[in-house]
Amino acid sequence: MRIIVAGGDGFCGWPTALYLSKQGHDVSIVDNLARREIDEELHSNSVTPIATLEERVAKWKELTGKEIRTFIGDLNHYDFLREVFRQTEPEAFVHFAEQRSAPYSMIDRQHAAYTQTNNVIGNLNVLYAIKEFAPECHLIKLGTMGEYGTPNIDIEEGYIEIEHNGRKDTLPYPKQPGSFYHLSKVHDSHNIMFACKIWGIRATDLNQGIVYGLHTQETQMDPVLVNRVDYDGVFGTALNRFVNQAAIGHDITVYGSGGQTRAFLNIEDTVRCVEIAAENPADRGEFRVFNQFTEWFSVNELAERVQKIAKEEGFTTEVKKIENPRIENEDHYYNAKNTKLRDLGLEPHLLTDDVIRDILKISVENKDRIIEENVLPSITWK
Ligand code: NAD
Ligand code: USQ
Repeated sequence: MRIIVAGGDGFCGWPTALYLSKQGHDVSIVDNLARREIDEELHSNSVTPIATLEERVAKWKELTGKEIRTFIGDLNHYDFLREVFRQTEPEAFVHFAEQRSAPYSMIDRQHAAYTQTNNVIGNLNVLYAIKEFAPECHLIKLGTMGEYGTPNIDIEEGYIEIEHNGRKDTLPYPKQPGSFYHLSKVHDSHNIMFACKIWGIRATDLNQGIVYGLHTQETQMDPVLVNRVDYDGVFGTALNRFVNQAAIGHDITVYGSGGQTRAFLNIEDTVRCVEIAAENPADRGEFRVFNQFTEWFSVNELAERVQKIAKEEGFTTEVKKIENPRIENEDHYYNAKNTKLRDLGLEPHLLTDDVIRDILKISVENKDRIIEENVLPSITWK
């Protein structure tokens, strides 16, 4: 299948591009390298030293003989996107190419506006490009579990059946996201749903939980193929961040009471979920939603798991509850459905102690790269 992986230089996109290429698909990466520029802006970095995109795809070709084409450019530039569609004639468009940090979107007006413009208009351009140049192309869009927020009822996969004043309907599940970033994903979902309805586009929204780990079989083939890992207070996400904190003897930073519960999955499952979606395309006009996660944990549970493994490996770290820089529920009900990807064949890689140990090993190997002043959160929601 001819597949575009937009955002293919990023944390989820790079291993996905390699995995789909290994499976025999004709993969093209589209990326404007904005994430590498944001590292400069924040004076931050990936814990692992990452090669340039050019070096990465050259190494992949050397090792496997498989070519991944690259298009360096911005989804917000429609002329560029048109040319990408003309040259690649995609059958699937995997869309990872967004600003994905909630704290980054909350820095100030400018960063909120950048996040929403980049994400919402970029996605709108993709919808138009599919309509105009590849109407059969299946859009596989990365959404997020955070679109739903933390309602006091079970979270369904995209839709909920509601009875109101004696009448019934199946409606989009209510959305209560917790940042301008998460809101951008809700806006995307609405635009995609509408485009499916009016133009007959086929789309799958993958409402992904928090991704942990870094390696896949493919990224481990050579140091040049290594994936990025974020640890800082802006882009680092709960589990990976805690492991990196433990590696340098920093306190594990639980925000508030730590009762916040979130859905998680291993990066190895991210790549497989995208493949499953590609192999089982939505119908023309169908807007399909899959909840893409395998387990859920509270922040406290994760912090304690990491502390325990770190201790076993000889690293001393304390779990510290610090003032929550975000405005969010810290004590809430959580029960989310995730059967659709399982029904299509996903076999989860669960969070075992060995998985935590493996991430810790990489962090320890690279711990001199961790910039300690970037570890504590510096952005608040107020
Ligand atoms: P990332 O920042 O590592 O990668 C995103 C990539 O997209 C970067 O390489 C960036 O340069 C590129 N990009 C951004 N805007 C672009 C544009 N306008 N044009 C072209 N390229 C652009 O992020 P990630 O962690 O790989 O996340 C990928 C996607 O998955 C995002 O949409 C994110 O919302 C979603 N997601 C991520 C997680 C997670 O835990 N990382 C969880 C749920 C959902
Ligand atoms: N948290 C801590 N301590 C930390 C970091 C985070 O207690 O040091 C807490 C946060 O307050 C929050 C939870 O952990 O309650 C998750 O925070 P996070 O930074 O790990 O994740 P989040 O901001 O939700 O964003 C990440 C990705 C985003 C993706 C989302 C999936 O950056 O791209 O969409 O996870 S989800 O959470 O399902 O919406």
